[in-house]
Amino acid sequence: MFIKQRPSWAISESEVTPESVYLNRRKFMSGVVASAATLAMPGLLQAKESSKLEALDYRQAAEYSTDEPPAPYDDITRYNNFYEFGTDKGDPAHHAGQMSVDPWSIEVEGECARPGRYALDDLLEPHSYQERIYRLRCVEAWSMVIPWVGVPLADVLKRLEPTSKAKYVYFETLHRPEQMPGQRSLFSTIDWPYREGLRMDEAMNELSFLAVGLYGKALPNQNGAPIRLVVPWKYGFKSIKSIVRIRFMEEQPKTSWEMIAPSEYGFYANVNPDVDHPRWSQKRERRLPSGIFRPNWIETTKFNGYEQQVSHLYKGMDLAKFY
Ligand SMILES: Nc1nc2c(c(=O)[nH]1)N[C@H]1C(S)=C(S)[C@@H](COP(=O)(O)O)O[C@H]1N2
Ligand SMILES: [Mo]
Repeated sequence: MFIKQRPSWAISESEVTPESVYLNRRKFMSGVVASAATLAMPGLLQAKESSKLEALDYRQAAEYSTDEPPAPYDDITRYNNFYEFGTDKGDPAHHAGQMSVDPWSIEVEGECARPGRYALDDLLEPHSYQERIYRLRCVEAWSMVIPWVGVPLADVLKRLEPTSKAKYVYFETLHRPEQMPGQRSLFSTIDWPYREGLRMDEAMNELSFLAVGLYGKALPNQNGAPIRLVVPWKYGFKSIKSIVRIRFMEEQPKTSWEMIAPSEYGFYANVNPDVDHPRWSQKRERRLPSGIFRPNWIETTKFNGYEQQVSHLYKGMDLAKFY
């Protein structure tokens, strides 16, 4: 994940007002169809238009949400990392439409009382959706505010009844080369499928979230449809997309970026301005949308600003060693 200096003018400065439209909606008609749904998306040839994505029922979880304005829908859905579809930021929006996400099932295995293959709807059925507006900080030093819709990860995991041996939980992304051009690439550095994992107490933290939507509608494929992890105090690569496998484990799992470059990307990957990436500083981040006249560099904060909710998880740990 080299910092690709994408020219800053390539990111829409977009003062178009989806966020204000959106904020009004939040204020006055909570839980109804997102207005952002009507946005035109001329650039997207293959991805489903947002107006065709299912509208979700949800309640606001204001206590878990930032007041910072969410990035416009266009930025969230056109500037992505999803290497299964290519390494350029625009590749996922262009190619992820090829991925079929219905039907979808998740294989649950390992240290739990309820292993098995679950249809996505069965896994989600007992839970009601919340909206959480989280900061997402990529290890490449850009960030966005994103209004996710989904369920707390802990609620889903508890129903699967992890045993006392379950110290970690591991996730895998879909491996389907015929629909994922990045998986067919001979130059890919990733040993597919994309893998991630959390320590059990991290997974059970109130902030860990399984997103199925954004801006009130089903997730567009490029953002990890139909279900992806969101761990807002960690670098974005922990937030694995399009999940097909959940495994409860006794040992710490091997994760994709750690496998590629263990000296650069650790298992923990907590956002930390005091621990630089070997090739660049982590002290600041470019908050998107940004532009040539408004680069919008801001200070990076420890645990991405979620220190109060998560710092207890790392008490006594040397965060420079466990990066
Ligand atoms: N399967 C998979 N999940 C992934 C990635 C990926 O390449 N493949 N990229 C990660 C990275 S580096 C980031 S920053 C976030 C980006 O999420 P977004 O595109 O929804 O903003 O997804 C993460 N999840
Ligand atoms: Mo990232």
